[in-house]
Amino acid sequence: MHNLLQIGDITDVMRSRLEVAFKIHKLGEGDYPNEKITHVATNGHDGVPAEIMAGLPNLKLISCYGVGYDAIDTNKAAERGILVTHTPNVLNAEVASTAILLMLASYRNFLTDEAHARSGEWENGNAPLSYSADNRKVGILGLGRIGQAIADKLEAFNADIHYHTRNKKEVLYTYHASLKDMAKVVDVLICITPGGPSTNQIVNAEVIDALGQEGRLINVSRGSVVDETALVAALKEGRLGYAALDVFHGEPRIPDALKTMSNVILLPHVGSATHETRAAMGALVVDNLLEQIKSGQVITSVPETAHLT
Ligand code: A2R
Repeated sequence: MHNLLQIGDITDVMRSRLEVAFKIHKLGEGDYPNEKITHVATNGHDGVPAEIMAGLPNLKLISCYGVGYDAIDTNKAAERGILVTHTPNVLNAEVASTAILLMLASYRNFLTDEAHARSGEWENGNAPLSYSADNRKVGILGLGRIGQAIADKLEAFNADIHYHTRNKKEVLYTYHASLKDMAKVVDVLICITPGGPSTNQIVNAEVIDALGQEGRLINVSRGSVVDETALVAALKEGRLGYAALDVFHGEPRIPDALKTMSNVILLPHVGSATHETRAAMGALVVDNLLEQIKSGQVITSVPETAHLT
Protein backbone atom coordinates (compact mmCIF):
# COMPACT_ATOMS: atom_id res chain seq x y z
CA MET A 1 0.00 0.00 0.00
CA HIS A 2 1.17 3.51 -0.86
CA ASN A 3 0.31 6.48 1.33
CA LEU A 4 -1.73 9.32 -0.14
CA LEU A 5 -2.49 12.69 1.42
CA GLN A 6 -5.94 13.94 0.44
CA ILE A 7 -6.37 17.72 0.43
CA GLY A 8 -9.98 18.84 0.08
CA ASP A 9 -12.80 16.49 -0.86
CA ILE A 10 -12.88 13.51 -3.19
CA THR A 11 -15.92 11.65 -4.46
CA ASP A 12 -16.94 8.18 -3.29
CA VAL A 13 -16.10 6.78 -6.73
CA MET A 14 -12.59 8.25 -6.54
CA ARG A 15 -12.13 6.93 -3.00
CA SER A 16 -13.14 3.39 -3.84
CA ARG A 17 -10.74 3.28 -6.80
CA LEU A 18 -7.92 4.82 -4.76
CA GLU A 19 -8.37 2.52 -1.77
CA VAL A 20 -7.24 -0.42 -3.89
CA ALA A 21 -3.71 1.01 -3.99
CA PHE A 22 -3.52 3.68 -1.30
CA LYS A 23 -3.97 4.22 2.37
CA ILE A 24 -5.69 7.62 2.36
CA HIS A 25 -4.89 10.27 4.98
CA LYS A 26 -7.07 13.37 4.88
CA LEU A 27 -5.41 16.69 5.69
CA GLY A 28 -7.06 18.21 8.76
CA GLU A 29 -8.27 14.86 10.12
CA GLY A 30 -5.51 13.82 12.49
CA ASP A 31 -1.82 13.10 12.01
CA TYR A 32 -0.39 11.58 8.88
CA PRO A 33 2.94 9.78 8.43
CA ASN A 34 4.64 12.57 6.47
CA GLU A 35 7.75 10.52 5.63
CA LYS A 36 5.60 7.82 4.06
CA ILE A 37 3.41 10.07 1.92
CA THR A 38 4.36 9.61 -1.73
CA HIS A 39 1.23 10.96 -3.41
CA VAL A 40 -1.13 13.90 -2.93
CA ALA A 41 -4.63 14.32 -4.34
CA THR A 42 -5.81 17.91 -4.27
CA ASN A 43 -7.83 20.41 -6.28
CA GLY A 44 -7.25 23.72 -8.02
CA HIS A 45 -8.70 25.75 -5.16
CA ASP A 46 -6.85 24.20 -2.19
CA GLY A 47 -3.64 23.38 -4.07
CA VAL A 48 -0.79 22.31 -1.78
CA PRO A 49 0.22 24.81 0.91
CA ALA A 50 3.99 25.43 0.81
CA GLU A 51 4.55 24.18 4.36
CA ILE A 52 2.69 20.94 3.62
CA MET A 53 4.77 20.29 0.51
CA ALA A 54 7.96 21.10 2.40
CA GLY A 55 7.00 18.56 5.08
CA LEU A 56 6.67 15.64 2.62
CA PRO A 57 10.26 14.51 1.86
CA ASN A 58 9.28 11.51 -0.28
CA LEU A 59 6.54 13.04 -2.37
CA LYS A 60 6.46 11.80 -6.00
CA LEU A 61 3.21 13.08 -7.44
CA ILE A 62 0.61 15.77 -6.84
CA SER A 63 -2.59 14.99 -8.76
CA CYS A 64 -4.81 18.06 -9.09
CA TYR A 65 -8.55 17.98 -9.78
CA GLY A 66 -9.03 20.90 -12.18
CA VAL A 67 -7.17 22.34 -15.14
CA GLY A 68 -5.94 25.43 -13.24
CA TYR A 69 -3.09 24.68 -10.87
CA ASP A 70 -2.00 28.17 -9.78
CA ALA A 71 -2.42 27.13 -6.11
CA ILE A 72 0.48 24.65 -6.49
CA ASP A 73 4.10 25.79 -6.63
CA THR A 74 5.01 23.77 -9.72
CA ASN A 75 8.48 25.28 -9.97
CA LYS A 76 9.29 24.09 -6.47
CA ALA A 77 7.78 20.69 -7.33
CA ALA A 78 9.90 20.43 -10.51
CA GLU A 79 13.02 21.38 -8.53
CA ARG A 80 12.34 18.49 -6.14
CA GLY A 81 11.49 16.03 -8.93
CA ILE A 82 7.82 15.89 -7.94
CA LEU A 83 5.37 15.39 -10.80
CA VAL A 84 2.22 17.51 -10.93
CA THR A 85 -0.81 16.47 -12.99
CA HIS A 86 -4.05 18.30 -13.76
CA THR A 87 -7.27 17.57 -15.68
CA PRO A 88 -7.16 19.39 -19.02
CA ASN A 89 -9.53 18.83 -21.96
CA VAL A 90 -12.24 16.83 -20.15
CA LEU A 91 -13.80 20.11 -18.98
CA ASN A 92 -13.38 22.23 -22.13
CA ALA A 93 -16.96 21.91 -23.37
CA GLU A 94 -18.51 22.48 -19.94
CA VAL A 95 -16.55 25.63 -19.09
CA ALA A 96 -17.21 26.89 -22.62
CA SER A 97 -20.94 26.32 -22.10
CA THR A 98 -20.75 28.28 -18.84
CA ALA A 99 -19.15 31.22 -20.64
CA ILE A 100 -21.79 31.12 -23.38
CA LEU A 101 -24.61 30.83 -20.83
CA LEU A 102 -23.27 33.89 -19.00
CA MET A 103 -23.08 35.84 -22.24
CA LEU A 104 -26.60 34.84 -23.28
CA ALA A 105 -28.09 35.51 -19.85
CA SER A 106 -26.44 38.91 -19.67
CA TYR A 107 -27.58 40.15 -23.09
CA ARG A 108 -31.03 38.61 -22.91
CA ASN A 109 -31.80 39.60 -19.27
CA PHE A 110 -32.80 36.03 -18.48
CA LEU A 111 -32.44 36.41 -14.72
CA THR A 112 -34.58 39.53 -14.45
CA ASP A 113 -37.07 38.20 -17.02
CA GLU A 114 -37.42 35.01 -15.02
CA ALA A 115 -38.03 37.03 -11.85
CA HIS A 116 -40.59 39.11 -13.77
CA ALA A 117 -42.51 35.98 -14.76
CA ARG A 118 -42.19 34.24 -11.39
CA SER A 119 -43.30 37.25 -9.34
CA GLY A 120 -46.48 37.82 -11.33
CA GLU A 121 -45.20 41.25 -12.37
CA TRP A 122 -46.00 40.25 -15.97
CA GLU A 123 -49.69 40.78 -15.15
CA ASN A 124 -48.84 44.49 -14.73
CA GLY A 125 -46.89 44.76 -17.97
CA ASN A 126 -44.33 43.16 -20.23
CA ALA A 127 -40.71 42.82 -19.23
CA PRO A 128 -38.40 45.45 -20.78
CA LEU A 129 -36.70 44.55 -24.06
CA SER A 130 -33.27 42.96 -23.80
CA TYR A 131 -30.32 43.06 -26.21
CA SER A 132 -29.39 40.47 -28.79
CA ALA A 133 -26.53 38.09 -28.08
CA ASP A 134 -26.17 37.39 -31.82
CA ASN A 135 -23.69 39.06 -34.18
CA ARG A 136 -21.45 40.31 -31.37
CA LYS A 137 -17.78 41.18 -31.49
CA VAL A 138 -16.33 38.90 -28.85
CA GLY A 139 -12.79 39.17 -27.45
CA ILE A 140 -11.39 35.99 -25.95
CA LEU A 141 -8.55 36.52 -23.49
CA GLY A 142 -6.66 33.20 -23.65
CA LEU A 143 -7.25 31.09 -26.75
CA GLY A 144 -6.15 27.72 -25.37
CA ARG A 145 -8.11 24.51 -25.01
CA ILE A 146 -11.14 26.15 -23.36
CA GLY A 147 -10.84 29.43 -25.27
CA GLN A 148 -11.03 27.50 -28.54
CA ALA A 149 -14.09 25.57 -27.29
CA ILE A 150 -15.72 28.93 -26.49
CA ALA A 151 -14.88 30.21 -29.98
CA ASP A 152 -16.39 27.04 -31.53
CA LYS A 153 -19.64 27.49 -29.61
CA LEU A 154 -19.75 31.21 -30.46
CA GLU A 155 -19.91 30.41 -34.16
CA ALA A 156 -23.54 29.39 -33.64
CA PHE A 157 -24.20 33.01 -32.62
CA ASN A 158 -22.45 34.43 -35.66
CA ALA A 159 -19.83 36.09 -33.45
CA ASP A 160 -16.93 38.08 -34.86
CA ILE A 161 -14.13 36.54 -32.83
CA HIS A 162 -11.07 38.42 -31.61
CA TYR A 163 -8.43 37.13 -29.19
CA HIS A 164 -5.46 38.16 -27.14
CA THR A 165 -2.70 35.76 -26.07
CA ARG A 166 1.05 36.24 -25.70
CA ASN A 167 1.68 34.24 -28.87
CA LYS A 168 -0.35 34.55 -32.06
CA LYS A 169 -2.12 31.28 -32.95
CA GLU A 170 -2.69 29.57 -36.31
CA VAL A 171 -6.34 30.59 -36.47
CA LEU A 172 -8.44 32.89 -38.63
CA TYR A 173 -9.76 35.04 -35.77
CA THR A 174 -8.48 38.60 -35.33
CA TYR A 175 -5.37 38.72 -33.14
CA HIS A 176 -4.57 41.64 -30.84
CA ALA A 177 -1.09 41.88 -29.36
CA SER A 178 -2.53 44.36 -26.84
CA LEU A 179 -5.38 43.40 -24.52
CA LYS A 180 -6.38 47.04 -24.14
CA ASP A 181 -6.62 47.49 -27.91
CA MET A 182 -8.81 44.39 -28.14
CA ALA A 183 -11.04 45.68 -25.32
CA LYS A 184 -11.55 48.91 -27.28
CA VAL A 185 -13.07 47.15 -30.29
CA VAL A 186 -15.11 44.27 -28.82
CA ASP A 187 -18.60 44.24 -27.29
CA VAL A 188 -17.78 41.55 -24.78
CA LEU A 189 -14.53 40.26 -23.26
CA ILE A 190 -14.37 36.64 -22.09
CA CYS A 191 -11.47 35.78 -19.75
CA ILE A 192 -10.16 32.22 -19.95
CA THR A 193 -6.42 32.33 -19.20
CA PRO A 194 -4.74 30.48 -16.33
CA GLY A 195 -4.33 32.35 -13.04
CA GLY A 196 -0.93 33.03 -11.47
CA PRO A 197 1.59 35.87 -11.68
CA SER A 198 1.63 36.33 -15.48
CA THR A 199 -2.08 37.10 -15.66
CA ASN A 200 -2.52 38.78 -12.29
CA GLN A 201 -5.02 41.65 -12.75
CA ILE A 202 -4.27 41.95 -16.47
CA VAL A 203 -7.87 43.05 -16.81
CA ASN A 204 -7.04 46.32 -15.06
CA ALA A 205 -8.78 49.72 -14.88
CA GLU A 206 -7.47 50.69 -18.34
CA VAL A 207 -8.77 47.52 -19.98
CA ILE A 208 -12.12 47.91 -18.21
CA ASP A 209 -12.41 51.53 -19.38
CA ALA A 210 -11.47 50.46 -22.91
CA LEU A 211 -14.33 47.95 -22.82
CA GLY A 212 -16.53 50.88 -21.87
CA GLN A 213 -20.05 51.66 -20.78
CA GLU A 214 -21.66 49.38 -23.36
CA GLY A 215 -19.05 46.67 -22.78
CA ARG A 216 -19.51 43.38 -21.00
CA LEU A 217 -16.97 41.37 -19.05
CA ILE A 218 -17.27 37.62 -18.53
CA ASN A 219 -14.82 35.84 -16.27
CA VAL A 220 -14.65 32.03 -16.17
CA SER A 221 -10.91 31.82 -15.49
CA ARG A 222 -9.62 32.98 -12.10
CA GLY A 223 -10.63 35.91 -9.92
CA SER A 224 -7.00 37.05 -9.89
CA VAL A 225 -7.13 37.85 -13.63
CA VAL A 226 -9.40 40.86 -13.02
CA ASP A 227 -8.69 43.87 -10.81
CA GLU A 228 -11.85 43.43 -8.75
CA THR A 229 -11.63 46.83 -7.06
CA ALA A 230 -11.39 48.57 -10.43
CA LEU A 231 -14.25 46.40 -11.71
CA VAL A 232 -16.55 47.31 -8.84
CA ALA A 233 -15.75 51.02 -9.26
CA ALA A 234 -16.35 50.92 -13.03
CA LEU A 235 -19.68 49.12 -12.64
CA LYS A 236 -20.78 51.54 -9.92
CA GLU A 237 -19.84 54.60 -11.98
CA GLY A 238 -21.36 53.25 -15.21
CA ARG A 239 -17.98 53.07 -16.96
CA LEU A 240 -18.56 49.36 -17.63
CA GLY A 241 -21.90 48.05 -18.79
CA TYR A 242 -22.09 44.58 -17.32
CA ALA A 243 -20.10 41.83 -15.63
CA ALA A 244 -20.92 38.13 -15.52
CA LEU A 245 -18.59 36.38 -13.12
CA ASP A 246 -18.04 32.75 -12.13
CA VAL A 247 -14.82 33.42 -10.20
CA PHE A 248 -13.72 35.96 -7.58
CA HIS A 249 -10.53 37.15 -5.99
CA GLY A 250 -11.36 35.98 -2.45
CA GLU A 251 -13.88 33.26 -3.31
CA PRO A 252 -16.05 31.90 -1.82
CA ARG A 253 -16.39 35.45 -0.50
CA ILE A 254 -17.86 37.89 -3.03
CA PRO A 255 -17.57 41.67 -2.51
CA ASP A 256 -20.84 42.94 -1.03
CA ALA A 257 -20.93 45.81 -3.52
CA LEU A 258 -21.36 43.33 -6.40
CA LYS A 259 -24.25 41.56 -4.70
CA THR A 260 -26.47 44.61 -4.82
CA MET A 261 -25.83 45.58 -8.47
CA SER A 262 -28.37 44.84 -11.17
CA ASN A 263 -25.81 44.83 -14.00
CA VAL A 264 -23.95 41.74 -12.79
CA ILE A 265 -24.47 37.99 -12.76
CA LEU A 266 -22.70 36.13 -9.98
CA LEU A 267 -22.04 32.39 -10.02
CA PRO A 268 -20.31 30.28 -7.32
CA HIS A 269 -17.44 28.94 -9.51
CA VAL A 270 -19.52 26.32 -11.31
CA GLY A 271 -17.76 26.45 -14.69
CA SER A 272 -17.13 22.70 -14.78
CA ALA A 273 -19.60 21.70 -12.08
CA THR A 274 -21.81 19.08 -13.72
CA HIS A 275 -22.07 15.43 -12.70
CA GLU A 276 -20.69 14.32 -16.06
CA THR A 277 -17.68 16.61 -16.21
CA ARG A 278 -16.75 16.31 -12.55
CA ALA A 279 -16.86 12.50 -12.90
CA ALA A 280 -14.48 12.72 -15.87
CA MET A 281 -12.15 15.03 -13.91
CA GLY A 282 -12.20 12.70 -10.89
CA ALA A 283 -11.43 9.70 -13.09
CA LEU A 284 -8.41 11.49 -14.57
CA VAL A 285 -7.10 12.43 -11.11
CA VAL A 286 -7.22 8.75 -10.10
CA ASP A 287 -5.88 7.49 -13.45
CA ASN A 288 -2.81 9.70 -13.05
CA LEU A 289 -2.17 8.40 -9.52
CA LEU A 290 -2.60 4.74 -10.47
CA GLU A 291 -0.52 5.10 -13.62
CA GLN A 292 2.35 6.61 -11.66
CA ILE A 293 2.36 3.61 -9.34
CA LYS A 294 2.18 1.18 -12.25
CA SER A 295 4.71 2.66 -14.66
CA GLY A 296 6.28 5.74 -13.07
CA GLN A 297 4.60 7.75 -15.85
CA VAL A 298 1.53 9.99 -15.74
CA ILE A 299 -1.13 10.86 -18.31
CA THR A 300 -1.55 14.62 -17.99
CA SER A 301 1.47 16.31 -16.46
CA VAL A 302 1.46 20.09 -16.21
CA PRO A 303 4.04 21.57 -18.63
CA GLU A 304 6.37 22.58 -15.78
CA THR A 305 6.99 18.95 -14.73
CA ALA A 306 6.56 17.21 -18.11
CA HIS A 307 10.33 16.77 -18.44
CA LEU A 308 10.33 14.55 -15.35
CA THR A 309 8.32 11.78 -17.05
O1 A2R B 1 -0.19 33.38 -24.05
P1 A2R B 1 -0.14 32.05 -24.75
O2 A2R B 1 0.19 32.19 -26.19
O3 A2R B 1 0.67 31.05 -23.99
O4 A2R B 1 -1.66 31.54 -24.74
C1 A2R B 1 -2.28 31.06 -23.57
C2 A2R B 1 -3.07 32.14 -22.82
N1 A2R B 1 -2.26 32.87 -21.83
C3 A2R B 1 -2.15 34.21 -21.82
N2 A2R B 1 -2.69 35.15 -22.59
C4 A2R B 1 -2.36 36.44 -22.33
N3 A2R B 1 -1.54 36.81 -21.33
C5 A2R B 1 -0.98 35.89 -20.52
N4 A2R B 1 -0.17 36.27 -19.53
C6 A2R B 1 -1.28 34.52 -20.74
N5 A2R B 1 -0.92 33.36 -20.15
C7 A2R B 1 -1.52 32.36 -20.83
O5 A2R B 1 -4.10 31.42 -22.12
C8 A2R B 1 -3.40 30.12 -23.96
O6 A2R B 1 -4.00 30.53 -25.14
C9 A2R B 1 -4.40 30.23 -22.83
C10 A2R B 1 -4.35 29.06 -21.86
O7 A2R B 1 -4.72 27.91 -22.53
P2 A2R B 1 -4.52 26.45 -21.94
O8 A2R B 1 -3.18 26.35 -21.32
O9 A2R B 1 -4.89 25.49 -23.01
O10 A2R B 1 -5.53 26.38 -20.72
P3 A2R B 1 -7.05 25.90 -20.71
O11 A2R B 1 -7.12 24.43 -20.62
O12 A2R B 1 -7.80 26.57 -21.80
O13 A2R B 1 -7.50 26.49 -19.29
C11 A2R B 1 -7.41 27.88 -19.00
C12 A2R B 1 -7.79 28.20 -17.59
C13 A2R B 1 -7.28 27.28 -16.51
O14 A2R B 1 -5.94 27.49 -16.19
C14 A2R B 1 -8.19 27.61 -15.34
O15 A2R B 1 -7.67 28.67 -14.59
C15 A2R B 1 -9.44 28.09 -16.02
O16 A2R B 1 -9.16 28.11 -17.42
O17 A2R B 1 -10.50 27.21 -15.74
